[in-house]
Amino acid sequence: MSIEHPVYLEDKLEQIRTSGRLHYRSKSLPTWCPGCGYYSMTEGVTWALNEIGTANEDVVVVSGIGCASRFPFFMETYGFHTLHGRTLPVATGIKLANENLTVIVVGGDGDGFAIGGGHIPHVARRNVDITYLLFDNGIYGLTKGQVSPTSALGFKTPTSPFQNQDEPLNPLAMLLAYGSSWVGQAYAGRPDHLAEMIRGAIKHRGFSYLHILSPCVTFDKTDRTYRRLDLEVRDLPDNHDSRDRLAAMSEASTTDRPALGVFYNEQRRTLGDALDAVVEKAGGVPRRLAVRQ
Ligand SMILES: Cc1ncc(C[n+]2csc(CCOP(=O)(O)OP(=O)(O)O)c2C)c(N)n1
Ligand code: SF4
Ligand SMILES: [Mg+2]
Repeated sequence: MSIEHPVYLEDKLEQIRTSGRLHYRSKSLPTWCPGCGYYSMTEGVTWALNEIGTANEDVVVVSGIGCASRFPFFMETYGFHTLHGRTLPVATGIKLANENLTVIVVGGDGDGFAIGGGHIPHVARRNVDITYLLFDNGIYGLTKGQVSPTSALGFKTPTSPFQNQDEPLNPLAMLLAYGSSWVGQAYAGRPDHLAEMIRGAIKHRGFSYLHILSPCVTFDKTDRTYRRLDLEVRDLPDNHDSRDRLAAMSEASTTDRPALGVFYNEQRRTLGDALDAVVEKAGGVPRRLAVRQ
């Protein structure tokens, strides 16, 4: 029988202190509820930026409204706390103004798929070179527990005592259909895998959409809990071909056993490339060269 080495708090703290990732955290302490998956997401983003080696001043974190909205305050990077559902147009503008920036959008299922749902198809089809970290807890957490577009049918919340009567959306299938060039799924209860997925999404050249399953531990005690998600999630099969959009669509359809990993990944022209080509055609200096001067 092997005896596992115990993990001491001091060792863990020392490990975090010397890892370099605290460099990306501001002095403001997060205010999320203890146990919320937003902590895993913050850890994942700082780990990924540190691994990639991006300079603090080259990163912009964009949030909307919801529990994710204060995310930029906790980061030692540039940030933009925008309006409810309006993260993607703002992020598109930032990226087009300066192609050298790493633009990371953070937001919830309500922010993204309810009020902001009209923007997603267009950033996906135009392949805007930004990363969208969509935190799906299947509920409006900030406003204390209304159902969201991804809530399960029959889900009972404080404001839906007679249960949710609406079928949930399938965000992964939507993103694949919209033409997103990188689509992945992770789970806040597997923080190491989540961090690697965030790194992959940021490194992708083009629009990357990472769907992050996470419980709202305060307002959902019955449905999307850690206990349940721990049992439901699975890895994508080893032989999954992430260049095959139809195979990705098929995996996205098994919503009762959500798969974790990179569903789809392709390299193609970004919106920035397309605009540069137009500028060149018109006899101007492509923006990519202009911003480097
Ligand atoms: C224009 C507008 N409509 C409605 C609201 C109220 N509101 C604030 S956050 C929110 C939903 C947030 O849910 P989600 O995006 O899932 O984020 P979570 O808090 O669950 O992370 C709503 C409806 C608002 N702030 N602004
Ligand atoms: S209300 Fe829910 S989503 Fe918001 S911080 Fe608390 S646990 Fe997280
Ligand atoms: Mg939510």
